[in-house]
Amino acid sequence: MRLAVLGGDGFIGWPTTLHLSARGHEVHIIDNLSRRWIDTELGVQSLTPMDSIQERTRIWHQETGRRIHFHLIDLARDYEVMKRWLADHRPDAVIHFAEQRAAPYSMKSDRHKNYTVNNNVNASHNLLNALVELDLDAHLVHLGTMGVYGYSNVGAAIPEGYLSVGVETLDGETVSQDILYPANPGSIYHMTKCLDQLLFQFYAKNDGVRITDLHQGIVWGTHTDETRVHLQLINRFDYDGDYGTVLNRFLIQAAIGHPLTVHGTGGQTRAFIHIQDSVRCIELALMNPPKRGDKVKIFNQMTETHRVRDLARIVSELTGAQVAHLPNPRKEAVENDLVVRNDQFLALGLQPITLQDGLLSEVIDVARKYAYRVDRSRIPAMSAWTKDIAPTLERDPEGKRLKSVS
Ligand code: USQ
Repeated sequence: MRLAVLGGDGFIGWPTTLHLSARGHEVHIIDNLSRRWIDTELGVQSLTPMDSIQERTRIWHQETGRRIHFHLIDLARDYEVMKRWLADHRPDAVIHFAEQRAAPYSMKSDRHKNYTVNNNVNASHNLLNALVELDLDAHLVHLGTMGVYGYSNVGAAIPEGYLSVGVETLDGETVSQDILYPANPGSIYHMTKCLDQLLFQFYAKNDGVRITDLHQGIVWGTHTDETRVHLQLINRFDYDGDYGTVLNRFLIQAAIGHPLTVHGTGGQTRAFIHIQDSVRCIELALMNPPKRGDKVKIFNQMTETHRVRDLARIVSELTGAQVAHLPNPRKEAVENDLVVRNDQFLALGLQPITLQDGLLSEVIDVARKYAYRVDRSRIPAMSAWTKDIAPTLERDPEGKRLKSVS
């Protein structure tokens, strides 16, 4: 297949690109390199040293003989350029990662809120609009988030996208309807993914666009089979308070002797998936597209759920790291349970990699190797969800906030 990977230079976009190229597809990365600019804005860098995208693709060709093509296009802003590219290349499928993906970054200031909404919603809409305008029947595979559901626990498992509800008619009968599971975003970033869902619903219904939306949990790990091929193919690995995600952060913190930064009691339960499974799921979704006229196909892309404080305990037992309970910068439930259905990927043959599989140590080894690149002052999460929360976050990361260490 000819594939366009939008956002193919990012944390999941890059290993996905390699995975699909390794399977013989013709892969084109479309990216505006915004993630690299955000590193510069925040004054942080990936824990792992990352080469330019051109150098990465050169090394891939050197090692495998396969070509990955790179096109510098801003999907959210360069609609006409993007449309022309689609018209010229007519890909069989488009994999859409080209969105600002960090909840803390999206909550930093009014400017960051505007940026995240404008970038994410425009990117998705521009793409849908162009596909219809060009009569291009490409399968659109979108990376969504488990966060659209809101993690709330009503004592039932979260289904894959749709909820069957009974609606009472005027005659007093009950008719059954499948509706999108009620959206309940916990950040501006998560809100944009909820808005994406509505865009997809409309374009699938009105224009027959074939769409798969992957509601992914928190990704952990860094290497995949293909990023291991050469040192310069290494994936990016974020540890800072805005882009680092919880389990990877704990593993890096343990590797450098920093207390594990648990927000509040750590009672938050979230869904997780290893990055190797993430790229495998995207491939499975690509191979199993919906038919034209079908409603949006939604998968829950996760393999297990864990409570934050349990993750801290597991990492602490593995490494001897201390655990710190910090004021929570977020407005989120102090404690929640989470049960999630993921039957569809399991039925397609996914064999989950779990925390038990020994890969936690691999991440710690990577973190130890590159520990010299860590700026400890960038570890605490300083983006407050509300103006009331902001004063509770002290600016001194090695000071009072980390005193409550157990
Ligand atoms: N947390 C800590 N300590 C930390 C960092 C996070 O206790 O040092 C807590 C947070 O308060 C939160 C939970 O861990 O309760 C998860 O935070 P996270 O930063 O790992 O994940 P999140 O902000 O939800 O976002 C990440 C990705 C996002 C993806 C989402 C999937 O950045 O792109 O959509 O995970 S999900 O969480 O399932 O919605």
